[in-house]
Parts: sequence; C-alpha cells; structure tokens
Amino acid sequence: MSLSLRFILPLILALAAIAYGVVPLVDQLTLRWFVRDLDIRSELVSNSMQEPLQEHLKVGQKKKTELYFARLIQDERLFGVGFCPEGGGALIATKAFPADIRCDGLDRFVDPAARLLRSEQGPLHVALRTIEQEGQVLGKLVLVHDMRFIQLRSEETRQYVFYFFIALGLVVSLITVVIAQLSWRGWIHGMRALLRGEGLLREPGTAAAAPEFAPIARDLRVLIREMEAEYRPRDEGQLTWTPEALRAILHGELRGEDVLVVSNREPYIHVRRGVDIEVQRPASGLVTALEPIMRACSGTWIAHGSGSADREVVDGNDRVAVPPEKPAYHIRRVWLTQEEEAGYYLGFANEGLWPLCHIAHVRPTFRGSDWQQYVAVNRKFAQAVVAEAKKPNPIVLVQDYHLALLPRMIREQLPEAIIITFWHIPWPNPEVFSICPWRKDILEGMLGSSILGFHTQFHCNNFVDTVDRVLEARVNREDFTVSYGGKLTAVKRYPISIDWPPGAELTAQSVELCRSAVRSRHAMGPEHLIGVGLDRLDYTKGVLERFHAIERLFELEPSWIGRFSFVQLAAPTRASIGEYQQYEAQVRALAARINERFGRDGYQPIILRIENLPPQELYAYYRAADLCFVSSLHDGMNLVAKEFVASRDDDRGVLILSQFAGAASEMPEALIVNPYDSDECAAALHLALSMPAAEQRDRMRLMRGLVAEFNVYRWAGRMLLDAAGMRRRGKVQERKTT
Ligand code: GDG
Repeated sequence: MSLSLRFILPLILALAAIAYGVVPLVDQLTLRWFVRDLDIRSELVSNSMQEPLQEHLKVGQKKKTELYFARLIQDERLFGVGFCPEGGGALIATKAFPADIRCDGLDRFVDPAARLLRSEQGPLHVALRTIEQEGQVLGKLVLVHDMRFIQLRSEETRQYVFYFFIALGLVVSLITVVIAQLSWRGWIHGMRALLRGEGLLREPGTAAAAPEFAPIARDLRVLIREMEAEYRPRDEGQLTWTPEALRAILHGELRGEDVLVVSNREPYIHVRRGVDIEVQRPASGLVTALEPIMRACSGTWIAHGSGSADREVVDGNDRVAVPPEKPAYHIRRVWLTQEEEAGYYLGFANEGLWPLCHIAHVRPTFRGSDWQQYVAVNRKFAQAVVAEAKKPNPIVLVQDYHLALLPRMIREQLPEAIIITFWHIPWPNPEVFSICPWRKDILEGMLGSSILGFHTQFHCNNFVDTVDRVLEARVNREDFTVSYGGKLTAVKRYPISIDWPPGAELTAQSVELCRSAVRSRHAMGPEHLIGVGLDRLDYTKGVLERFHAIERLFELEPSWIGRFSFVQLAAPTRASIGEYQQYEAQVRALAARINERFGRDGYQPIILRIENLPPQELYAYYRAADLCFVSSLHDGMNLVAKEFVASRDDDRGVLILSQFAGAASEMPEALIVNPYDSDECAAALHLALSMPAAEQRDRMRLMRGLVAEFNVYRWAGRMLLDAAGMRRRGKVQERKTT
C-alpha cells in the first residue's frame, strides 16, 4: 500500500464518520437538550407571569397586558407571548406573534413532539400554560421561544466536532503511517528472506523462518517439493537421455558452466611407435563412462599424462584437443615423476585402497612413503584444477580413489566450486576401512565434496557408517547428508552406465558375421558354442573362479566338452605390481591346466587373449557369444555386463553375473551367481548353454530396456542436475548473506 493511501485512508474514514455518524448524533442530542431546556424555561417564565397576568386580566386591561407581554419579549430568546382567553376571546399577543398559532388550534401543541414549529421567522418552540384563578380557568398562555440560537450553537458545536475529528484523523493517520512503515518494513524483510529461501532449507546452520512466517514457509516448502517432483520425472523419466539432452541440460540448467573432470587415467594416451605417434584408448570403466560425457559438454579433463609421447603433442599449457579425429574437448595433462607414480598410483591407490575397498582377499599394503606421494600428487592435481578453472565457481567432477584428498584441497582454494566426487569402486564396512592408517585424512578429503556419489545404496550406507565411526561429524540418515566442519556433503547413489545406443561402428557387423569370424579365428565348428569374459586382468574380477566354474561344468556335464569354448579377453593392467604379475601367471597356468585336461585335437576349452583390444573387436566377441560370464569377487558396477547387453540387438545371449557386482542389483534378469561357488556357477553355465531362444529373448529385452533407460548420459545428467540444484540453492544462500 502506498504511503499516501495509508495516510489518506484514516482521514477519509474520519470525514465519513463525521458526515454520517457524529454530526447527526450531535444535532439530535443538542436539540433534545435545548428543547428540554426551553420546556423548563417556559415553565419558569409562566410561573413568574401567573400573578401579574391574573391582575391584568381581572381589570380587563388588554392594553396593559400587551405592554406587559412586550416587556417580556425583550428577553432575546423569547420570541413572542400570547394569551387565549377561555371561552373563545380574541388573542392578546405581542407584535410579531406567529400568525400560524391561533387560539382555536392550540391543542396540537400539547404533544411534546409538536412543540417545535417551523415558521417563516425560523424554528420556534411553543409552550402552553393554563392560567387559573381560584380554580377558574382564565385562558391559555402561549410562550414562543426563538430557537435560532440553538441552530447557531448547533452549528458551532458541529464546527468544533468537525475540527476535533479532523485533528483526530490526522493523528491516527500519522500513527498508522509510522506503525505501518515499521511493520511493513519488517514484513517485507521477513517475506524477502523467506523468498530467498531462508528458513526454507533444513540445513544445519540455516536460520528458521520467523514464527509468523512459519505457515507461509510451510506452504512454500510444499510447493517447491511439488515443483521438484514435477520437474524430476520430466527430466529423468520422460527425457530420452542422449548427448544432446545432456548438452541441453548443461546449457539450460548450468548455462554453460565451467565443467572440469579430474581423474588419474586419461581418455587418450599418445604413445611413440618408431617415427609414428599412436593414440591408445585405455581399458577402463571410468574412461568408458566419462568420455561420451566430455564429448557432449566440451569441458576440460585433467589427468595424468602417462603416454610416452604425451608431452610431444600438448601445447604450452599442457593441453591437447581430443578425440584426435574430431576434437570436442581438451585434456590437461599433469606430469608425475616415476617416484610419484610409484608411490601415489601403484603404491597407495592400487596396493592400499584398491584391495582395501574390494575385500578380495588380497592384503592391502600401506606404506608411509606411498602416502607422502599420494598427498603430494593430489596437491598437484588441485593446482591444475585451480589453474584450469575459468571462474571461481566451476563444477568439478573428481573421479575415484586416486584423488580422495582432492575435494578438500580444491575447496580450500575455490570455496565456491561445486565438487562432485564419484567413487567408482565399492566402499567397505567401517571395520575394514579402519585398517587404513590415514582413514581420517581420506574421509576429511572426500568430505570437501558437495556431492559424493557411489554406484549402490549399499556403498552409500557403508560410507556414512564409516564417517559416523571415524569422524566427529553430524550424519543425517534421513536425507543422507554429512555435516563436517560446517560443510555439508550429500551422499548419493548414481549407478553408472554406458553409452546408449552403442556407437554404430560397434554394431555395424551382423551377429552372424561376428560369430563366423570368431569361430573361424579360433578354429571352431559351425555349431560350436561360445562363452566370453572380458576384463582388465585384475584379481577382483574373479577370472580364476570363472575358470574353476568352467572346469566344474565339464566335470558335471561332460557333454559340453568339445562343443563349448570360453574366450577370455584380458587387458593387462598395473603390470608392475607383484600381485598382478602373480595373478596373470595364475590365470595363464589355470587356463593351460584346464585346456590340458579337457582339450583335444584342435579343441581348446579356454582361449586366453591377454592384450589390449580395440572396442570394435571387443564388441565382435560380445555379439558372437552365446553367453557372457562376469564373475567379479567385488565390483563397484561392472560395465562389461552392460556392454554385453547393449551389443545384443538380436535379443540373444545369456548374461551370468556375480552377485557381488553392483550391476546385479540393476539386472536381476541375468543368471545371478556366487563366484566362490563353482557348482552354482557350473549350473548357471549349463543353464545358459541350454536356454531356449524365447527365454533368452525375454531376459535380454528386459536388460536392454534397463540399460537404454539408465544410460551413462542419465548418470552424468543426474549428477549435473543435482549440481545445478546446489548452485541455485547456493545463490539463495548468497543472497541471504548480502
Ligand atoms: C571401475 C570399477 C566400475 C576391457 N578390456 C579392454 C577394454 N575394456 C573395457 C571394457 C569396460 C571397461 O574396460 C571395464 O569396465 P569395468 O566396469 O569392469 O571397470 P573397471 O576398470 O574395474 O572400473 C567398476 C567402473 O569403474 C565404472 O565406474 O563399473 O566397478 O571397478 O568398458 O570394455 N577396453 C579396451 N580394450 C580392452 O582390451 N579398449
């Protein structure tokens, strides 16, 4: 309401009150008082006239009576005096006695209400009094009082009342304006605060809404929740998640924000081969997942430059545009010394954290010197992030267990950054994690993140339990947040996935052609059945257990001997770590022993290819296979399972999947097995090899539906949408403090 309106309104109300209420009331009251006054006065005057009048009338001196009356009306209020003799005699009256008062019509003035007379001379008051002498009625005395003075007084009163109410109105207006101004300011302040989100967020450290705003705050919260609920299905469920959709989110929701990915492994490695430089794609689930995202959002990927020709292809800022054939984003390479790589990557990350988190019965090794390198290298990555950030508030996607300290280090230098850390491997229970001598530093480092993502809810639970056990942090299990050192971290589940539909080049060759190519390459007959396994050659992937299961199948169902071969593709990995060297040797030896035991002329039960293969070749194997066997002893997700499903556009093939892979919770249509139970695995192999085509199709369709719907763009999109949500909430908080 404007100030003038607030001021004028009480005045208008005061005037209305005067016009329609006070003035008529005052008029009525004063009239009533004056009439009563005149009645009393008339009584007094007539009483005092009794005797002189009797005298004048007795002697019949009309003239004397008139003179007497004339003397009386010198009183300014007495307008006229008259006498009507009893028995109809002529009126004896003063000169200006009103003509409409006649002796024959006096009865009408008996009624008190009729005593007021409106005559030409103005308002008059008529009072009658019977004059008697010794019980004999002489006539009627008529006293006429002038009431104009009453009118004058009433006007005066009205003026006073008017001025009084105007003054009152002005005072009330003034008070109203002052109070309104004060409370309006308070109200506006409260409402603005509410609209800025203060008191709406239930985060520790945020102010609650003032009590008078509590109902509005509650309604606003409900509204926001409803809007969010409407918004989510539109974006998540109804959206077809494609690179374009992801790009649209980046442009729409994040308005082209600065997106930085940080990981140890780089997506393209430049390797020197004589005079040529070759570009390699590493065998890594993380790279598989993030590469399409970076293509879609054209950010910068900060990673360890590990290739022999990496330094030769970068510019002055250690940057190189990739993919080489069609550049879409940049890699910013971080250079590590041999000591750093040995301590940080091979030592602390892969001999310490990797076995610690996988519980694959390989003892984790923690060395103080490795830890020093781990800290130093994380700091190096943090410096690269700060150098690459174009704004003080970039969105940084930190990847995996190599960079657990990075979130906090970034937060210290870029406090406004949105840091999303994704932990690609499992998180163990608190007892297991407590083995790590630097458990507190690791957790503190990770809690520098705004959002901390895991593949499964089970891993989220384990993490929150660990924090609860190790740190003095506030853990909220309702909305899965951890508040530590005044900083809030949301712990969320983001099941990773793959590109969908898979690149056309991966499925260009028909399933029949793929099958015949694989059969001819490995000298198999046309009816020969094929199983496939594809992994980095890591002890967590359960390759030995897989081979034991195949051996058990041949023991239990010898009819498969000679009719079924298992092709194990294994990309060498972390080859300089003793544990991995031993593992490779064990895998080779077991394959050889089983081949020895069940192989025949030209028939090899297990075909082992330990080499890094291009994706097209991997997909040719997936498409040729009758079954794919994923037997991880513990795995964050396992993308091989999803890739196999994605490759099968013919709806054929059976997936055997370890119950310890994160993927098992998403794909129950696979044959779920315990890799430690070789009998169960052998039974699953037998079931898969004899599964009717219709059942294969039904299972495969359901799994393909899942991967299509929850592809890698959705994984990244959900994280980026959450980042956008945080950014919006951050802006609300920012406004609150300004
Ligand atoms: C971690 C978690 C999680 C394999 N051999 C070659 C090759 N590969 C590709 C596969 C697949 C990827 O490597 C392996 O995927 P995994 O999911 O098994 O991943 P890990 O490397 O263990 O990674 C895991 C993953 O992160 C993602 O979050 O699922 O649980 O342990 O894409 O196709 N690729 C090429 N040549 C090979 O020889 N080019």
